[in-house]
Amino acid sequence: MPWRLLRFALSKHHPEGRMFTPHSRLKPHYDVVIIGAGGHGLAAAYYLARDHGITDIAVLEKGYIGGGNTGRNTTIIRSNYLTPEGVRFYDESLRLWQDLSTDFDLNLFYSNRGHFTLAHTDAALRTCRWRAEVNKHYGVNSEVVDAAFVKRTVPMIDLSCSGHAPILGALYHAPGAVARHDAVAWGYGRGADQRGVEIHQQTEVLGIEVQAGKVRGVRTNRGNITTGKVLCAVAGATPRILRMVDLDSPLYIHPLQAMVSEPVKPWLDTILVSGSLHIYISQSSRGELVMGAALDPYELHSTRSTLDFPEGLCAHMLDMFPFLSTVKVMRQWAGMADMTPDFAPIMGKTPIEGFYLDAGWGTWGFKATPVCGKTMAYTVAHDHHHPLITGFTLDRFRRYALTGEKGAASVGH
Ligand code: FAD
Ligand code: PYC
Repeated sequence: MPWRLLRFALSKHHPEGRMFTPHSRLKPHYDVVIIGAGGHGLAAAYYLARDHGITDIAVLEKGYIGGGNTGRNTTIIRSNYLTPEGVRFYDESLRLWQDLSTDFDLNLFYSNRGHFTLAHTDAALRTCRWRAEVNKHYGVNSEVVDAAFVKRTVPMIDLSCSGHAPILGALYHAPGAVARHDAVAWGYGRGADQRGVEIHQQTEVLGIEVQAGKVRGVRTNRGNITTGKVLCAVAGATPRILRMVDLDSPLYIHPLQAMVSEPVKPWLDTILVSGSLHIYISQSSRGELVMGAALDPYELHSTRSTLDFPEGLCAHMLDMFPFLSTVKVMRQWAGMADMTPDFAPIMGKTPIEGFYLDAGWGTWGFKATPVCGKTMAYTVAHDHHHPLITGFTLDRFRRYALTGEKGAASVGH
């Protein structure tokens, strides 16, 4: 149990200080500037300070901590990927997740649920088998199960999916989990702050100074900063930042929407994903059904919601769970997903000296927050790629050496 909980329980007074130190002005120079106070930027700051002793860091955030995709995702954590690069990477993340609540002394509500990727066709079952074999080869707990196993775990499911798309089996990944997403950003942010990192909210990067192929500084709405190292961790805003340094990437931005229902009594203690129905569902600790579907099918740099999203999602969800027809939808929202052509991220050094990229996290980057922080911190500190990210570098597109992860990225995106 986190010690903070005990301190609160036993104290007559409010024993906590502020979570983050407010900084009224920017310094003229920092050793490292991180753009974006989402989970990835804050995790990189935390590990730079904790593991590499680099604390003269400014994290610049145009909005508020965790207000981007970090606070908008559906919190699924798993490592049942398809490529060796992906499986090794996400598996390391899963290991790091286990200790985070203790490291932060903050309850992240990490909850091990098990994760089903449902197969409604022979082709889907074949991909499940492929993933299971790759996973087992790298020591990750995944197996193909039959429809009866699914029914035993989720008795409320209609295996015939109202006759539209009967479930034949599934890839079952026992370590699948969920966690409280915004607490992850707060935990990393507080840990970085306590080690001397400055987090500046309401601070937008407007330009990046590059001379003779090297980063020299950044221009913000609160003044200019000189620095030799900039890490860009801005998810859906990546193309805008890349334009500032004249770099191209194959990223395209699509909205990804999600929604929650009103709270209902607990009936679903696992995570279900159906690539064929383009839906997924889990139940939060508050009883809400957390649900999502595929990406919006066109490029758009906006976080607006649409009516056809809940309509389509509910139609398919009711195929699987007809008894949900009276449950009310409470909230819907969207994030901007930075999609790559091979559904793997873009991490590491760039052709500009001192400019590092952590992007291409599309619909799958929340689970990777700890390992991204660790490996990007290493890469920035040593100016050398961490061994776990060599399959994800930007130059793979030039070399046409893609890391094809589409079969496992998430909901049939
Ligand atoms: P963000 O959290 O988006 O942080 C980037 C920050 O940069 C933002 O706060 C933004 O304000 C800031 N910024 C942008 N431009 C500037 C600028 N010019 N100056 C300063 N700051 C700037 N992943 C999973 O693993 N599991 C899931 O279940 C899952 N579900 C998802 C569901 C939805 C609806 C969405 C949208 C995404 C989902 N994802 C999921 C993906 C995951 O949310 C993201 O990949 C991850 O959160 C990216 O984190 P980040 O820190 O890189 O980006
Ligand atoms: O990465 O598992 C995932 C996921 C599910 C929904 C969105 N992303």
